[in-house]
Amino acid sequence: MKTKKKPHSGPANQTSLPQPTLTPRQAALEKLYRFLKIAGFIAVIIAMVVVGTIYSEQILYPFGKKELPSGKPIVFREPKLNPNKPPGPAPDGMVWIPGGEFYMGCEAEDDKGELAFPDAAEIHLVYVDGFWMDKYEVTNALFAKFVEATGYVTWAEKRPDPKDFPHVPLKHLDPFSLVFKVPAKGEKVDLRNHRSWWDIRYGASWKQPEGPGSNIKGRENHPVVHVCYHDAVAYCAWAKKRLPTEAEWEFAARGGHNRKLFCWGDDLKVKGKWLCNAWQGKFPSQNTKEDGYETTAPVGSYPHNDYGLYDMAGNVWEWCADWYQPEYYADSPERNPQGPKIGFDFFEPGAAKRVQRGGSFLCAENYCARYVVGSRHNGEITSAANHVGFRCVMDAK
Ligand SMILES: [Ca+2]
Ligand SMILES: [Ca+2]
Repeated sequence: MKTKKKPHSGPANQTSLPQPTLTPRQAALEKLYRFLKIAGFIAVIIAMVVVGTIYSEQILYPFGKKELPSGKPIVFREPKLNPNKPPGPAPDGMVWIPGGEFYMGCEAEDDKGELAFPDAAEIHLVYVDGFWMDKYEVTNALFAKFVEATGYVTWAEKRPDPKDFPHVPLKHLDPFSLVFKVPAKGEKVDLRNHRSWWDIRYGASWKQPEGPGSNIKGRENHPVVHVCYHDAVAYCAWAKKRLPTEAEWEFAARGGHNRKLFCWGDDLKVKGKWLCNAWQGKFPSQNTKEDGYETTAPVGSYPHNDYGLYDMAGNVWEWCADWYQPEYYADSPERNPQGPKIGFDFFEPGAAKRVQRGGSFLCAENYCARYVVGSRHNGEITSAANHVGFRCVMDAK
């Protein structure tokens, strides 16, 4: 007996089901929905591109990137140097510094990835006019001529003003200057406390660099020391010269080389040799004198830079004309900067300070290291020490 075949209830039959007919309103809404879906997708893509562009730095550097004081972007290019054509014959002992553009400052990092010299950031393009500059630091012999001609007495040779030392008994206010001393054997030295190696030496002056009993005999060709800013300015006036601005000093020290770490290149030692008088060994207790000198060296003991200048790194610090402010580079002028209007250092807010540059025989890899050409330092304008001197510049006539 044949059974009646049941009608097939599978999908084939479903396709044959009549589709619901959309009303014109429903069809329009359906179209709109599809359009919005596509438009939304495109909008999300555009938004991702825009947000990615704006916040790419945060996306690429989720833990932050080094922020410079002004936040200005730096786009480096080849700085334009002026033609090296001296305007006439060189004054005695001076060389022509042609001037032009250079990148001023230093953003070298320390072992922890932080700025090694925060006051030397940020690197910025500067232009300086050409000028004459002393080849050497001013020597004892030259300073002696100045003193002989003028009868000048340096600040270190004069009794300090009691107003400047209100907490010091009058009987102790004798002329003095600061002299480096090696800490006693076994003394635990905190590198943040410079009193461990600076001795207030009564009677120390340019004529007696280590105090009573010392003299400069045989050191005529060494840089003069124990001269404060005022002493340097007085010498310059007598010599009909002036102190360099900080920008002039750095332009000259770089010798025409763009963005190098040192006056001579990027390596501290060249062919295993030191090219400046600094400190080797662990400062302040161990000085191996690998560069040949424990304290000052005769000027010109090391090779000159490519502008013919000697000892722009090390030997003695060199006073500059500018007042010192650690954040000056954030908004200093681009052409012939003259320094801020006043000196202010938040570490010593009461001290009037001018810039010093180049480092000294006391700069070591573990302390100071300011033979780095773009690094900065400062000094109170009436203070002197046995590692600070100067050199002069002269305008083109
Ligand atoms: Ca040395
Ligand atoms: Ca020097």
